[in-house]
Amino acid sequence: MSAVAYEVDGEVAVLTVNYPPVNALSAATRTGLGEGIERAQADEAVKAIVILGGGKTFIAGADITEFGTEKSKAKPQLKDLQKMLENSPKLTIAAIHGTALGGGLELALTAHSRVAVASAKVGLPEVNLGILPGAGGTQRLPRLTGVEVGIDLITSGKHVPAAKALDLGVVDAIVDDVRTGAIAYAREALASGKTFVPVIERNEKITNVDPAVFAEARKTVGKKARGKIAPMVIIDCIEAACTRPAVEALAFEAEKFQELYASDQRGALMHYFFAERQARKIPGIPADIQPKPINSCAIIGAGTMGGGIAMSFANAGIPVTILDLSQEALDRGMGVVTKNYGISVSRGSMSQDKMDKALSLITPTTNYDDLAQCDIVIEAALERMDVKKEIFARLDKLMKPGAILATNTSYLSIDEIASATTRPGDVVGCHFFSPANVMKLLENVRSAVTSPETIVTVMEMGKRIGKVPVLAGSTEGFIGNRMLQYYTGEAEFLLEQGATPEQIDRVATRFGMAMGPLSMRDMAGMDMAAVSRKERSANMPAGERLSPILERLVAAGRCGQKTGKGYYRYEGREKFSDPETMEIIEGVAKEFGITRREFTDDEVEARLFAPLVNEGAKEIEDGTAIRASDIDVTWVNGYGFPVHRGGPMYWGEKYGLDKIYAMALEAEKRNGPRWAPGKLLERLAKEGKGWDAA
Ligand code: T1G
Repeated sequence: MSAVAYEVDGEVAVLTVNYPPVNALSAATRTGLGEGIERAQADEAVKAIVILGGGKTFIAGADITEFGTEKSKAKPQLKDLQKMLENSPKLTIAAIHGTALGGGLELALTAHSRVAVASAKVGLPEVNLGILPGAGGTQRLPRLTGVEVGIDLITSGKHVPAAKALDLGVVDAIVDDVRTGAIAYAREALASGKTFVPVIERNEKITNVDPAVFAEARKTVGKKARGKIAPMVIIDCIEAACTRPAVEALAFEAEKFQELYASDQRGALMHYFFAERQARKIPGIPADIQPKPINSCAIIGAGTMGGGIAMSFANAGIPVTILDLSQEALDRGMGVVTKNYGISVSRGSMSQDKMDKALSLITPTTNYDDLAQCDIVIEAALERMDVKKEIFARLDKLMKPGAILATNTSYLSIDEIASATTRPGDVVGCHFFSPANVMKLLENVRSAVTSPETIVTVMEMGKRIGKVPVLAGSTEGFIGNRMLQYYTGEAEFLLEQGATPEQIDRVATRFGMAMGPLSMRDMAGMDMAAVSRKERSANMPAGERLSPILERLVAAGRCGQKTGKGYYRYEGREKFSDPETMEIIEGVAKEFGITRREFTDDEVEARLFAPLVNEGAKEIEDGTAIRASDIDVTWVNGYGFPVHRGGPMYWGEKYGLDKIYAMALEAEKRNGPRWAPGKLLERLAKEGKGWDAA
């Protein structure tokens, strides 16, 4: 059966793409479209051609599962189809519902006109895959939207709702029903004899553009891109649209597409795209297990975490009841929530109306009984096992049967917390990251007895509230924090051995981390870290040590930004190097008989990130992580790891697991037994294999 259905309705040919799940432009889709267009051209009765998507959506772009395969080279190419539409003697119309993305929108931009239903969205998200819209997207979209909007849309990959797309001129009309609306639109155009100028010939908005627009865009986009190359190349292509004849600029875009396609960043970003989708698939859970409906949420604790979690649910339209023990704590918490919403409104990222709606969905209470009927309760109270167990014993008695009992703990055992209830199958970790209304990661944590139904419910819920869910097992620190201690730990050992805080943070941000590990510590505050390290070091195996630099800084009153000094000295938000820090570091080195030496930046980079890979491999080994790519998703969304490097495990595989293994052997000698390579890493390194063989 063809991937494209062909029908004729009076003088209108309707081509419907049926290639689930997202009607991607696979070889089969392109063949079907090519045949359909030819057939319509040959049929004298047909005066107009409408292209639409079957099922939930228009066309979501090129078929990325076919990238690099023979199928991607098969004729007709997308560009052939575009020529057929753009040069068609008969009227061509793209009728959009769901999403028109990437090559899908680029195809639509070569139709003579575009209509969309109100719920549709359009966008050119190629940048998220490390490439650019290589079928004329950088040339045609700015011709409709103007250059500045075009740059914003294509460098961000944003999805634009239909009403805005209409405003911007990307679509020409909004219709009620995608099929009948498009056919009626075609008939009207035919009847009125209306003609359409192909988008590629509309030059008003790209002529005489001030070159300063591009200089400014390179600055602002460059800052956000943090080392990503595609956004900058996209600006080059849009500039070419404004300064060169269309044929030349299209050729330039094609050439730049090929360059990006061959880049490491494209490989990493495509890995990440599939990793995020793979993370939602949990092996061993029968396909007929359905998620429970989550139509209400209770939160215990109106602190920073509780408030942020409440906002995440309210933003998704789910009513939240938030509990704290005193009215004061509750008022304080709600005050912070209201203030945070206010900031979004003043920045223009949220409308007042949306803020009012979200706030109206949050009900504060001091009465536990108000939580009982909620579909899920998330505890975000103090990080102490005795406190958690007391709360869960109470929830066990209180909550309606079947409610999910979740904890936001960042490292405590879910099994032990669940043991305080008579329904451990309903107990699960839902570890949000701070600020919880912003950070994308939701690390769901299962105990040995969390039920499959509970697991699928919290995974589905994560997606619904706009998070990226990953499932972890309940070992201390779960996937992310368990690895983090090796990253920050190695940063401190590097300080002892001769690196400076500036070098370490510079190398980390050069790599693409949102922030260096030591600046991060300064921001989070080190007195808390010192307390939890004290507990941890009490359980340290023999031969293991933590560098005492952090404790010495705290003892010197250097707790980080909040005390005006930590690893750095602060004046307001600005940070400066501080000789006192270096004195402390050098003092520690001397005390432990360590001769400090210079490190190259590359050496520092490898030393910082290799321990993540080793610990990640141990997590796969002991089942804390289902697969390496889940670890990548965790680190990209919870720890500021640069997505264009694919995640720590992807990076490690590219760097060389054999080298990571050798480094782990050295780290073991230097730092202690916890740093030793795990069995899985050893095997893969020796066999010369990658994570696929895990
Ligand atoms: N090709 C192949 N499969 C795709 C796909 C695509 N473009 N997009 C999604 N899928 C699969 C996905 O892997 C998943 O599979 C299933 O569809 C549902 O996706 C010339 C070079 C469309 C908004 O970047 O943004 O055009 O896991 O879970 O939340 O310039 O998918 O079920 O097996 O994400 O409803 C540009 C990427 C391509 C769009 C739907 N297009 N996709 O979201 O479901 S490059 C994109 C998305 C290009 C031209 C070029 C989203 C979605 P499985 P999902 P969703």
